[in-house]
This record gives sequence, C-alpha cells and structure tokens, in this order.
Amino acid sequence: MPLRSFQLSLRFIFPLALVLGLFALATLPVVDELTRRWFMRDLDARSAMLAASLQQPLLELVPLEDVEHIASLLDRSVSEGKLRAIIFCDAAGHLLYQSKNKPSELNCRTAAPSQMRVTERVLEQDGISLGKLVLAQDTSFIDGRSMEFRYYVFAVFLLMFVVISALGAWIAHWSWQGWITALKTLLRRDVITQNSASTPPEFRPLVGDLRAMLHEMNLERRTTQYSPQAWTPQKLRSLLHDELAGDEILVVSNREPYIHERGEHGIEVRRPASGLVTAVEPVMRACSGTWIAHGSGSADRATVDLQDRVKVPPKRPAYTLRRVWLSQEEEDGYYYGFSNEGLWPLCHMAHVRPVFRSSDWNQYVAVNQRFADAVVAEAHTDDPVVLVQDYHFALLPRMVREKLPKATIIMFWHIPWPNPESFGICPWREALLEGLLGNTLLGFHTPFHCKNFIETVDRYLETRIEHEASTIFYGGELTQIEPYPISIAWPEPEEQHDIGVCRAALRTELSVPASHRLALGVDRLDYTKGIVERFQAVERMLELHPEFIGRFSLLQIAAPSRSSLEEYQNLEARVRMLAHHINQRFVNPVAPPVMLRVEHHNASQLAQYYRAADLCVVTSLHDGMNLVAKEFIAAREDELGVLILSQFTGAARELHEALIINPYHIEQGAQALYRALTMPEAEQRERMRSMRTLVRDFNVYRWAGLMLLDAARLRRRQRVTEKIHSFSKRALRRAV
Ligand code: ADQ
Repeated sequence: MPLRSFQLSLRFIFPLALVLGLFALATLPVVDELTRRWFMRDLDARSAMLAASLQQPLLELVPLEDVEHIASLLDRSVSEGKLRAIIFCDAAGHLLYQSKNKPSELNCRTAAPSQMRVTERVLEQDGISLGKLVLAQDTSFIDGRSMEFRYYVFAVFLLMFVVISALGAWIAHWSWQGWITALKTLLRRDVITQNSASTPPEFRPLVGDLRAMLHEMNLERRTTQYSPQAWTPQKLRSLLHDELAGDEILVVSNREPYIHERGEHGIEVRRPASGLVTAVEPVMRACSGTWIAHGSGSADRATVDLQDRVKVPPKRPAYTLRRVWLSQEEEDGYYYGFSNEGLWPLCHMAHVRPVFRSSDWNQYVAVNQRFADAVVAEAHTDDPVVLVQDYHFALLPRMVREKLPKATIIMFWHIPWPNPESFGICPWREALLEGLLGNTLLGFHTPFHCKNFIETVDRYLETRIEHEASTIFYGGELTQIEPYPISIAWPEPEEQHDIGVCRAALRTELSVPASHRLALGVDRLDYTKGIVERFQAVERMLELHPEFIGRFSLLQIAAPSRSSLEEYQNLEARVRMLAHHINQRFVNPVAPPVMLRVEHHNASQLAQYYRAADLCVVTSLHDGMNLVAKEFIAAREDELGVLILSQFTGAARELHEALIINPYHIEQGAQALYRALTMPEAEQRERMRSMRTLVRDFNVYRWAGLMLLDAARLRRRQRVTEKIHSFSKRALRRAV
C-alpha cells in the first residue's frame, strides 16, 4: 500500500515540478531586470545627492581656479561607496578637473563606459554655465548581485517544490489509506456486519451503488467466464477444481438419491421420482463429497457400513451417501406433517389449505437438528461447502452456522415462495425466516420467488435489505438471494433409442394403431400438478372435436407420492374416477382417451415415452420449475412434438415457444390440445429447435456451476475478511 500511495503521489509531483520549473524560468528574467533597475535607481539617487552636496563648494572654487582644493574635494568624494571617479568639464566640453584613479575611457564627450553609470550635473552661476560635473558609478557589482539573487529565487522555488511535494505525498498517502480502509470495511461488511454508522460519511452515498456494481460485475463475470455452451460435467468438475480446490462439499436433502428396497429378487436399487434428485445427482457425481439424506428404503440399513454410509451410484461409485434414520413418529411429524401438510401447500397456490400442528413443528425442529448434527459430524474441515436442498430444512442452515461459523451454506428452495400475506399464516414464520437467513446463499428458481422472499423477510423481521444487490443482513450476517433456474442434464446421444422404434414400441405396448396420437403427462401424483384440470381439458377437447375420439389418448404416468396423506389419497381417487368417467363417456373400440398409470417408472422408460409421444402436457397449478417439460424437450432430437405448458410453472418463464396456458381455464387447455394435434411439422420444428437450444445450454451443470461460483466468490471474500480480522487482532494485542 505505501508503494501504491507513492505511485499516486508521483502523478501529482511530476506536474508540480514541471509547473514550478516553467514558472521559475519565466520569472527569473523579470526578477533580474527589476533588480537591475532597482540598483541603477539607487546609484542615480546617490549620485544626485553627492552632486548636490558638491555644487556649492565647486561654485566657489571653480571661478578661483583653486586646483588643489578642487582635486582634494573630488578625491574625498570618490573614496566612498561605488563611486569610481568624478570629473569636471568646462562649458566647451574640456576636462578641467578629475578625481584620482579616473578610468581612461571616462571623458567629457563620450558616452558612459561599460560597467559604469554616469550622472551629469550642470553648474551655473548667475545664469552663466561654469561647466558640468560628471559622476561615474561602478556597476560591475550588479551582475554579481543579480546572480546571487537568481540563486535565491531558484532556492525558494526548490524549497516550495519540496514542501508542496512532501505535503502532497503525505495527503495522498493518508487519503489513499483512508479510502482503502473504508472500502475494505464496506466490502467486508458483506460477510461480517451491516453497521451503517461505521461507514465513513463520504462513502455512505456509494454503498448501494458499490454493492450493485459488484453484483453486476459478478453476473457479467459468470456469463462471460463460463459461457452457456461450456457447461458440461467436465466443466463443472474443472470449476470445482479451480474455484473450490480442496474444499469439502456436503449435500443435505430429505430424499436420498438411491433407495435400496427388498424385492422379489433380493435387494434392488431404485431412483426416486424427484426433480431435486434429478438435478443434484449429476453435481455430486461431478464433485464427489458426501450426501446426507433420510434412509427410507426397506433395505437401506442392510446396505450401509457401521457409520451409516454407502458408496453410490452402485454400479460406478463416485460419492458417499450418509443415511439418517427417522422413527415413524419423526417422519410423520417432520415430513408428512409440517413439510407436506404445512409448508408445501403454504408455498403453492393450489387452493389446498395448509395444516399446522405444534407436534409436527416440534418434530420438524428436532429432525432439522438431527440432520444439522449429521452435517457437523460428517464435516472433516471447519469450513465445508454445505448444499442444503429444499423446504424440509428451513431451520438447518442456522443450526449448522452455529456449530460451523465458517461454513459456506448454500440452500436451494425447489418450490415457489409465496407472497408475504400467504406466508404470514404460518405460526412459526419468524423462526423459519431466521433459519433461512443462516445461509450464505439462498437460491430460488425465478426472480419473482426471490422478490417474494425478500418482501416476506421485510414484512416479518428487523433486517437490512439491499434490493440492488439482493442481500439481506440479519444478526450480523449476510445472505445473498439469487435466482438459479434449475434444469436437467442434457442426455447423451448413445443413451437414446431410435425415435421411430420408441413410437412403434409404445403404441404396440398400449395396443393402439401406429397412427394413434398420444399426449403424455408425467408427474408425481400431486394436487399441484393440475392432473384433474388436464383430464378435464381432454374431455372438453373431445367434446369440441369428436373426430379425435378413438384417434387420440392421453397417457398419464403418475408416480405415487405422499400417499399416506389424506389429501393425496383423495386426489388419487379423484384422478382415477375422472379418468374412468371420461373413458366411459367417450368409449370406443380403439383406445380409451385417458390411460392412467399410477406407478413409478425408471428414467430410461420415461425417455422412451417422451420420444414416442406427439405432445407433452404440463398443467401445474403452481410449480417452482417443472423438469418434465425440459426432459420432454431434451428427448426430442427429431425436433418434433409440442409442449403444452402451464403459465404457473417456473419453466414458462424460459420456454416461450411452448403453448402456454392457464390450466384453470379448461377451454384454453382443450384448445391447446387441439392446436398441438393439428400443428404443422414446420411450426413444431421451429418451436422445438429454439427450446432445445435453451435447455441444452442452460442445463443443470450451469445451474449448479453458477451457484458454486457464487459460493466460491463469497468464500474468498470471507477468507480475506478472516485474515484482516486476525491481522487487526494481532496488531491490537501487540499494541496492548
Ligand atoms: P417435483 O415436484 O418433483 O420437483 P418436477 O420438476 O416435475 O417436480 O420433477 C419431477 C421429476 O420426477 C422429473 O425428473 C420426472 O422425470 C420424475 N418423475 C415424475 N413422474 C415420474 C414417474 N412416474 N416415474 C419416474 N419418475 C417420475 C420439485 C419442484 C419442481 C422443481 C423440482 C426441481 O416441485 O417445481 O422443478 O423440484 O427443483
């Protein structure tokens, strides 16, 4: 820093030297001339005075021609000061008298010799001129004095230069130090505290701008350094290597990525139907680490080691799965109760009322603590990167932060965040928000969900929010709120079956003709997915366009979900009844209009269905993102097929070329189905091509990469802050 301030000072000193130098050059001749004039005037005045004093004696002595006295008078006068000689000339210009040592070049007729200043005085008596007195002063000393004076002037300028430069350097140094300290404090406060009183007054107007600028710069860096095309597992791996080298990564989620079940043929491994698992699994494969999750499979305990760990994926182990066991009571209260009867309907506007019970809340708190303890136990370092997944763990971030204050905790909230009024009905709203503000980084699918969250915090907690930078300061800590639209892993070409084969195989499987038009619905059996509204749209479409009866079916794949909850049991019954009702109504010999399969399918089966269908229908009443829409697009390398997409999904903010509908409006759904069934192939291609580019580039590696990049940035900043703290502590100790 001293070097930097010195460099800064040089920028000031060089121009100063130049200005003072030029000024000195311009000033010296003027000063010289003035000095000369002053000396000359002084000599003239002295000569005039002497001439005046000699006048009277000479007027008396000259007529007497008293040579002796006149010579003595002149000699006496010359002996003083700078006077070289005095001569007296008659009126005709002849030299009459002279002092001793008269220079030969001085006479009555010629001009003043060099190095001399001559003053003349005419002596008159009664109007008659007696002659003139000529006094010659020595001016040789003036050059010496002038030179001396120049040295003085030069010395003064030099002194001025030294003093001003030193003063300037000193001011630059302290200003620079002051600015740097203030700036550091300002930036550091991102991770330490938000105390506006300690922000230097000159910086206060800049605080918001500065943070907004950093935020912008960061976004820009993210998009330029890691351009969308670059996001592959390899890229993510190298990012982890470059940006989080040697850092420990822990994932926490309720759902485990691999479930071991006892089946007819022994222990089988199952992948759950979960968007979250679909999204986070490729990240863990890329970075290794430990995934902590609820061990829910019937053979889970049988497959772990003594520390409840198992290496996964089973065929090619890449990371560790640490299972946490929950009692039935805990699972009922924390998972089914508070998470799925409370928070899930609270966050989704699907007109199902949330239920809040104190007993569920107590289990939610206890299980969050159990998982937080597992994170602390699994952490080998004091500053791991912890990726927390979803609404089951709103309290966990703060619990982990209390034990591992240096941890970088990133949480992704996979479902929507409601508006403050809706969220306000939760009896434990403040505790949930406080828990979430234990995160370093909190991500949502869309900017709209981020905005809702920030407004909710603003409504219910005393915090400091910086909207431009999207940060919240609470309890001396900062949480960054950012949108990270989730996506899928782009399928490898070799994983895909031929589209023609898939089409034929599915139609054979369903016992329908090869020309049969198929719409596909793939969802967990959840009331937020709008399955009822989808069926109603099919019914209405067939009412309006009966020519499709027997020529079109909706294949609905519905994975059973949360089936122990009454709301979900009712939904399943309703869905089954409605399918039955529609099939009865439009009964025909070829195929029923709705083919409902309430069962789990593996990813490869689903991919074949996506490739075999003519259209995919996503009619969620509210959905954070919806990965099915993206999976369908990724599967369609033939660039055919139409996506019908609810406007209430996060995906609708990205996939503008889909047929966007309001699923509550049954006619709109019916019209979209008809339009999709009759859409020319050229239009299908145009739409599909554009959406495929987006989904391929904005894939799940980008989603994870952007979050991890932000985490790495915040981590670096935190480390710098810690260093500064330890420096200042040491300095303080030394001072004491
Ligand atoms: P989900 O509500 O589970 O996810 P979604 O995004 O559609 O919703 O993901 C479902 C996943 O499960 C997909 O990968 C799909 O292939 C799979 N799946 C669905 N039905 C299946 C079946 N019958 N058999 C097998 N697999 C099936 C939550 C939020 C979403 C958000 C995701 C990711 O509700 O809004 O997009 O997390 O953040």
